[in-house]
Amino acid sequence: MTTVIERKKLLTLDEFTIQQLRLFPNATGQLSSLMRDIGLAAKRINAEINKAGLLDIFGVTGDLNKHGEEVKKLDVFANNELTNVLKNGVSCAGVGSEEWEGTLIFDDAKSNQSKYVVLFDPLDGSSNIDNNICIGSIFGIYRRNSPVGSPCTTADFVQPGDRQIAAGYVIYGPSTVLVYATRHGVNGFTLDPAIGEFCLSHPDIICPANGSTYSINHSNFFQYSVGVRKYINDMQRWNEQVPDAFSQRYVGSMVADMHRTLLQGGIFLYPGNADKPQGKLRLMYECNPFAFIFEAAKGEATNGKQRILDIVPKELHQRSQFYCGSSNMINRLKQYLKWDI
Ligand code: AHM
Ligand code: MG
Repeated sequence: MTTVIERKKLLTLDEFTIQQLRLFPNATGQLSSLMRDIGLAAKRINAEINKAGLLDIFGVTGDLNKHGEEVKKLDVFANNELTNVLKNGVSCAGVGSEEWEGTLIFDDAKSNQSKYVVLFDPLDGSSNIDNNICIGSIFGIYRRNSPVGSPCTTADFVQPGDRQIAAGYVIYGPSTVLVYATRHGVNGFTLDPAIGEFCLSHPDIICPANGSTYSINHSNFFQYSVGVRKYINDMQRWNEQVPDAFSQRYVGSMVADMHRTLLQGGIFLYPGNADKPQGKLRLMYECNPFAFIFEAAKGEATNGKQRILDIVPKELHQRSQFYCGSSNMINRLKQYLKWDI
């Protein structure tokens, strides 16, 4: 008799997306193939980041991006990888990047048949690159409104976040993890370096309704609104009554702060101030993807006045205040933000 030694089943990202296809008989497979393309780009970016200290790829290129920020060499590498992988694939009609002013419409016979456009921040937290701190890539996927068969249009990219079909991020940390969400749920895949595959490690992620961590750049405390300051102060006072009820954690790499918040619960805040009333984070490249992921995981995201995913964008690079995390903590914050109205 032949015996087979059973081992724990490792589901790769490719296998997972194919399994998902079976659940939805009308699916064309374009989204699955898009996720595989993004996984491939993530592996290439990860490989480059891993050897960054050995090659001349730390530091800046000398250019400034659309936001007037210094462009790092790894920003450029990540931007090129994502763009090229999606351009060479069969499921993306065009891309928009935090690094560019406009969008890149692929406009070739294969891409014009694609249903989707992708917006991404190729390497978020890049001010941390040179210090070997976690960084990440963030993406949001939209179904185009323009007719399939023709080139996509700029308007296909400027859609409310609620129109995302899927969104995700890759965190390049002690392990490299790709998390992506559809309306059916959120799943995380850890890169197994031995086989070079993302394998399902965090199935069906749910953000706990409560958490004990708040994440904010404290150095700007006195520039925040009355409501935000009261909220923070109350958490600090709470700790006098119940020691260690709350901890403050702020990596300064959004992907790292959001990943912790997603898995453990908590709240992430990036408020505005007098100089930057909308804060720093970009609606299309950073806030919308995370808002989509958190809502799919039963968390919440608001700009203080409305649901992030309901904001009708005016332009690709607009910024938004961003409060995201455990549902009960966001609801509590909303009570404090009434002070600001
Ligand atoms: P970047 O896209 O230029 O890297 O900027 C976004 C980053 C986020 O990762 C992070 O949450 C935030 O900037 C930190 O900003 P600050 O230093 O103002 O707290
Ligand atoms: Mg960014």
